[in-house]
Amino acid sequence: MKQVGSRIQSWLNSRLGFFVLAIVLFWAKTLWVYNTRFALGVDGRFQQMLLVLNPLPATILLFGIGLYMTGRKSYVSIIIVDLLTSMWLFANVLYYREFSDFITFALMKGSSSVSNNLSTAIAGIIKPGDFLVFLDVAILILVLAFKLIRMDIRPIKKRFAMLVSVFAVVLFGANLSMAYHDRSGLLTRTFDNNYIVKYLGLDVYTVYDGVKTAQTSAVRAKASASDLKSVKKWINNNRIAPNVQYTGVAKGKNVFVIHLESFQQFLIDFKYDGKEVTPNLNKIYHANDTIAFDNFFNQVGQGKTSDAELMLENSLYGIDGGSVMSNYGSSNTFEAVPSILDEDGYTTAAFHGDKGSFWNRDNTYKQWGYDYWISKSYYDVKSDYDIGYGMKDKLLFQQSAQYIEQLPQPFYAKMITLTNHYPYPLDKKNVTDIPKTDTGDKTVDGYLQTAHYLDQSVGEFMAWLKKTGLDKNSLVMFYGDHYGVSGNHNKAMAKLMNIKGYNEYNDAQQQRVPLMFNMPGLKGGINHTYGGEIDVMPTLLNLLGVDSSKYLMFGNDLLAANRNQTVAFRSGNFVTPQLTRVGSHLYNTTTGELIKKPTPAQKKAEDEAINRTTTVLSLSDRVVNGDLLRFYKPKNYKKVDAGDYNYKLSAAKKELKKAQKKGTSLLAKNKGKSVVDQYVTDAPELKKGKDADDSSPSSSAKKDSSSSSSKSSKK
Ligand code: GP9
Ligand code: MN
Repeated sequence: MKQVGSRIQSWLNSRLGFFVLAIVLFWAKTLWVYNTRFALGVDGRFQQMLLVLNPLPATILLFGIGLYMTGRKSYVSIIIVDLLTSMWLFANVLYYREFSDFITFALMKGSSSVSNNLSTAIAGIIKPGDFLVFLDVAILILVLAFKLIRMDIRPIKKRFAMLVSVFAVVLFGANLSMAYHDRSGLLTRTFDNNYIVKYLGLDVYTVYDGVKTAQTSAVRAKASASDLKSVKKWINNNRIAPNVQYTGVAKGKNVFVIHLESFQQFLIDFKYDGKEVTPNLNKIYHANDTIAFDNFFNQVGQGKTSDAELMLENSLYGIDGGSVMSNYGSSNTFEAVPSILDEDGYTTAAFHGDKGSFWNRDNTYKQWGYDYWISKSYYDVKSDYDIGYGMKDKLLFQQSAQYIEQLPQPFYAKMITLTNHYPYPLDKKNVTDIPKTDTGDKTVDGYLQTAHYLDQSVGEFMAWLKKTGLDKNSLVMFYGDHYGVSGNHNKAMAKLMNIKGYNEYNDAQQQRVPLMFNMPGLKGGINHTYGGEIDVMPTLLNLLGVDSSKYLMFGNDLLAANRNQTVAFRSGNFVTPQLTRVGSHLYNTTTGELIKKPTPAQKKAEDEAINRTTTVLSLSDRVVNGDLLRFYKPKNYKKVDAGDYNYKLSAAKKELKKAQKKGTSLLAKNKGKSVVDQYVTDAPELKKGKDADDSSPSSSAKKDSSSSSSKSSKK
């Protein structure tokens, strides 16, 4: 035993021994931080394994620098690297406590005024235990100072140091490929900074963020006000006067924007097994006081939901790869709907059952001027409340009531649902009268069930609006953000929709998603104009009586006459009422027939549509990449200062309490008596007593969501 002890002792007295000790201590400390200071949402054994592995490559590489040094310098540099990386970890621990996200270079550069929050945050929230982050550094210094370990100043071969570096790089390669196996598109799509840390570690996240920031700032630095000229020119030449019959019909009303996750237009009026899949939404679709669109397309790219949000609230297109919200949301200047409505005295809030950091919403929404960002941490989430990406829709709506009733009116409230998300898992207790479909494609077969669930949640919410009288002074807008069944499932779609030879043309047509505006007294009807998500902002602003002509928008009012009806997709494809282009193939939009030899008129129309599509995409990219809106000052529009916003629950609670003094919220109007108890939901998770115990919702929900084999369901 003694022998083993002395062997270890003499090994620790070697340079390699000290190097390994430093790494092991740093590694253990990092894992402690991951598990106690961050909420990375590790799901399953594989992710757990990656979490354990991921601090190693960067630590070996960085600490390995010390091996290139000679004598004492080697020890000093290992300790310095240890200290610096620990300080970075420490700063992130504090930042995370406030923002549930990691520090970005964009914030540190001060290009965003969110950085103001940084110092205030850090000062107030240190806990004594946080200093344990430096424990390993202290241990290393002490063991050397008290000579418990002696410095080994014998030279080390450069080749050995290089071997260690190469090993670190290879280990990183393995880590990266395993991460991609679990989450494809991790670095190109940047879903959430939490994901990058979970899969690749904090140091890799830092490098990744640094490279991304350097790239975007280089383009931004080159851009100048004159770059806006061509953008302004195109927008001015293509602006269409909005439909005056609808101007201001919803002036001063509350606005509810109901984001229907992955909801395609074909679901409307769709029957399965003799039953309507979405009876509530069907009713709204056909109501006299609903304006609905049946040729409205999603135009999202890789940014999926975030692209939809960007288009809807900014009338800008998503970028070619990745997400604008993730890449530019923390730093760019926007002129988004919430900030515009702020001028008209609106209170603005977004609600969602996922983490606040997904798609970088926690930073982007500040730049967009959202007063409140009510995300997962605002809700009471019990073990069986979550499925897939977050809290189930029925519970999201029901638990949002407590915040909605406190919002000073008029308000603009965006409710982002998520249960109807790929791969469409639904726990048994929530499955009602729609059976799974039988296409044989697992991910498609749950789609109608989750869509049905979403429809029920919407029904419950609308009933509450009616009960509380909120419906009378609210405009409710519904939209589907993007496809639910992607082009990879054509076979299943052919079966589901009973279309023979379902092909790329059909897939393009299936990019239709709902868009509906519902308000008592609204002159409704089903409108057949061809348009897309880019057109929502001008349409909505016109209904609200806001003159939007001063804003730079790529869309136009869907209710206007003489609109150009070319719907541009991010891929460069397009749909018009006559032509559909997929890759190099041209189809007749109404018949689906492949046009091999276009007539001169068709050729001309095709060229015009190609030209328009490439122009809007490249001009919009120019605005985003160059952050050109910083050079644009619409008259009487107050630029957003992101530093004015604080999305911490405690701050929001305080602010809402203060806001009651205005006397305009539903709660204040009701003399302080809450209307939350008027919310009726049949959510099984809330059922008390024997019923609920018998079928143990928590176990079935958990089982369903974790047993799903799909990659993109993993967080
Ligand atoms: C997550 C949710 C899903 O918060 O909005 O985003 P998606 O995967 O649809 O882009
Ligand atoms: Mn989505």
